[in-house]
Amino acid sequence: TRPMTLALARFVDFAVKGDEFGWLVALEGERNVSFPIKRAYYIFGTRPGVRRGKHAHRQLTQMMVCIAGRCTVLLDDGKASVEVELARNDRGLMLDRMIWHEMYDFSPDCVLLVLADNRYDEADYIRNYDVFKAACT
Ligand code: T46
Repeated sequence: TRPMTLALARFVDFAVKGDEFGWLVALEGERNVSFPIKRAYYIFGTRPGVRRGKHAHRQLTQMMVCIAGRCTVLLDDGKASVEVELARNDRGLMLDRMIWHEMYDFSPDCVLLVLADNRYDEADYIRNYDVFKAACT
């Protein structure tokens, strides 16, 4: 594995609070989530065989946490790509700006929580891979 590929997949492990009632994970902006959290959304009920994402963001920084089930994420910075499995509710995957990403192989019970440092803005999306590639150089 090339170092670039490893650097693409940056995970953050969260503290898990446990007591006689069960478990709890807390996500805090500018603490265990490095950026100020301005939006949260979650993806669930993804149909079998579906590939989501297939874009990069010009400016948006995000973190993904698979809080139930599992899925696979492809990350591509225009030079190298890596495929990672998300199957832990106590581990976040950083998704920096200008990373092409695709999500697939969702388990039927998968809930993918995504935290973002800005509001939804369609103008921030690059949906064409060739445009993304050109913007990387
Ligand atoms: C991303 C990956 C990880 C909204 O109305 N508000 C929102 O905040 C978002 C994220 C989406 N939407 C609407 C836009 C579409 O009509 O929800 C619909 C599904 O969104 P999309 O097809 O963009 O979903 P994914 O899974 O391809 O991508 C999403 C995020 O859009 C994207 O920013 O990085 O998850």
